[in-house]
Amino acid sequence: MLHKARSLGLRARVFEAGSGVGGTWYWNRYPGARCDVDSLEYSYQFDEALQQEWKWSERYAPQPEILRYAEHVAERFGLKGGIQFNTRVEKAAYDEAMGRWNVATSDGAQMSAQFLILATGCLSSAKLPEIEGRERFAGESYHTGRWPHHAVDFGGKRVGVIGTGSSAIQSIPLIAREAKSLTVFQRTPTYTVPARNRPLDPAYEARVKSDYAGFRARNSRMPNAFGSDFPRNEASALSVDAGNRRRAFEERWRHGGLPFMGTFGDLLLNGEANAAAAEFVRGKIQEIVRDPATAARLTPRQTIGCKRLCVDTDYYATFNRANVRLVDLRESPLEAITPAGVRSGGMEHAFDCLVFATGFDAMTGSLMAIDIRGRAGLALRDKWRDGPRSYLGLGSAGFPNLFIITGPGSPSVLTNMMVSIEQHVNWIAGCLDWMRSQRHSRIEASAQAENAWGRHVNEVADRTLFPTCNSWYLGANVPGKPRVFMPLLGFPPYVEKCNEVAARGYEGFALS
Ligand code: N01
Repeated sequence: MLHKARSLGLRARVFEAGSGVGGTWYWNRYPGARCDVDSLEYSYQFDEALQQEWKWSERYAPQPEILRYAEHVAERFGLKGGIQFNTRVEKAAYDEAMGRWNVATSDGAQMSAQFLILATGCLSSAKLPEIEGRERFAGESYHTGRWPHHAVDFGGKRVGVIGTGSSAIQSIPLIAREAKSLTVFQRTPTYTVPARNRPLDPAYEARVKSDYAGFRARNSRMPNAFGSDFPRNEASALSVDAGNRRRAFEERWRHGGLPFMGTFGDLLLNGEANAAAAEFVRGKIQEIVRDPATAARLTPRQTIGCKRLCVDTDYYATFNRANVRLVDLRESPLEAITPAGVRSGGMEHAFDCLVFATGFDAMTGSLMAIDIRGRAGLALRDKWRDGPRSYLGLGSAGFPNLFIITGPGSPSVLTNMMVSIEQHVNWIAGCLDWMRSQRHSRIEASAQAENAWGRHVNEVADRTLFPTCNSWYLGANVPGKPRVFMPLLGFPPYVEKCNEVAARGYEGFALS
């Protein structure tokens, strides 16, 4: 966004809480952190030379490599000077008379700007569990989303991990190899499919790079903005017999990664189709995990893909190790964190290290962390008390000249984030440029357009199985958070709608 704003001749300044660039890849440094979208897709496409010259080492890039990439981009385009690091935005208030946003930062500074763009991330507000005694634990404790910058040595230590989402699934196999013992506290068993990560095939890389623009265009037409090399099979899982269904699942299981959910077109639309995919994965768990009681505890019963599917390397097999134990919190509820460790089901588990892999206050957490005041002092926290309300996920009525990158109500977390981020950056930049050419100084989503958009986002979700489980897409992981499906399903129709809105002079926005 900074690069784009500068290219329009605008003056822009970025505030960043971290001491460096990278966002998610700056904060999430836990062992095993890597992307689960292919690296040739999980990258910027705005500059042909950049995408031609950068070399990824693996099919799925590890966190340090993605962080190096972010740093390279910042250097290459001279962006660092425009970013004020180690600074949190604490308050932003719109001054109607001046038509400007007044922004207060953690270093006590105040400044104003005509436009305010929130690029605060969907999964950046780390969430600790609401467990009594957390601060009393005497050993080392870490949250996966706030991992220290120094290496953490688990060698010879007794480690407890709380949570079994994507971050836990990636870190558990590596921590298990190092630690003396590892105890995993599981509240909901997770479906995870093998990553089949490997060094990037040079022939494949050359093929993609021979027509990168074409590759990008094909991916942007995919429902989740990635995966055109192995697209979703649109047929119903119920249109083939059990043997063919199994073979199809097996093929995608062997291929590895998120395309598993594209084995058939109706896995997230039809309960029976979904049950077939779920049963296939449950069968794999029974095959991989040797102890039947542990296998049973690891076996999920909910809709597959409803919580975000995890992608792993050796997750289930890790429970065959002698030094790894699973505690099922449904049998032994978590009672307290004690100075020595964790008490669950009346039993004390002693640890040297505790890892909280307990996720994020997703999509709204980092927006709500800022005291944002729109027209007439309206607080975003109040406006969104019953759930986020936005038009296109880009703007919100009552908050003129404020844009959100990958905000709730846009496809964001259901897509390749890099693609969604760039689509928003381009749209916002196009809007600013157009406003300048039309001599407009103010833009604000209309309440009517916003209400219609909110209904649309929900209607699309309600046609699927997504609302059937307690996922963070619904805010269900944060006690008291309103249950609203926040992202929009379907990238291509969303892009079409954004383009149409722009072509019609920013229809649904009031301009003056
Ligand atoms: O967080 P999560 P995450 N007591 O919310 C458990 C992206 N990501 O950091 O399911 C006990 O998924 C909670 O249990 P439950 C990706 O989009 C991507 O792992 O709520 N347990 C759950 O098991 C992902 O979806 C990548 O019952 C508690 C876990 O903690 C998103 O980030 C890698 C608890 C939290 O799982 C978030 O993933 C990593 C409590 N009080 C992350 N509170 C890749 O690209 C929570 N839990 C590969």
